[in-house]
Amino acid sequence: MVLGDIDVDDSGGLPAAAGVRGSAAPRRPHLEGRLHHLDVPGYPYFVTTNVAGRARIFDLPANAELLRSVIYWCREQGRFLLLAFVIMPDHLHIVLAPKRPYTVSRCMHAIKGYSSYKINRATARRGQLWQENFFDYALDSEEKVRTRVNYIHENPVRAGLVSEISAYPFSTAHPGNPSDVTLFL
Ligand code: NI
Repeated sequence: MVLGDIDVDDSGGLPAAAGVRGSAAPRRPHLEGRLHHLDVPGYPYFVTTNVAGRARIFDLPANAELLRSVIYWCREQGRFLLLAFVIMPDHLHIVLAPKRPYTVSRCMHAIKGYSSYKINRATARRGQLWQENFFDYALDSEEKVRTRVNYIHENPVRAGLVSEISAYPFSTAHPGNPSDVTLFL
């Protein structure tokens, strides 16, 4: 995690009850702004998940590329709308809106499972690639979506990996990585 990072997953994790993991979005959510008027199948969720042991496996661009391709493959499968992501050396931040019947847990299970399989196979690596848990919370307003998307895109700059957010190849700030965020903002 980078200096000044506000993620709470580094603090040892919140009690499970504080999260909304696996819970279905309310049928009539009270959303602010334009979100209220869209036929959005579920809340966007901000999710952080860490590499097991905080190993910096995504320092290797080939590994980051495998995870990137898995994220887009799952999106194309219709599991979720993708608002933003960033692949950092030892963790992933992503904002996604699961499409029913998918839940945020199922989406993350797919992303983590497929990427783990592909990276382990490519690198002759064994064992669990990701920490078992992830942290998530629902973004129930336009402002929260905007704040988290900006935060995600700024991660590589804060970490000193690039000087411009759009120069980082493994986030939706890069022009080569499309997102569905305009449906929400
Ligand atoms: Ni981070």
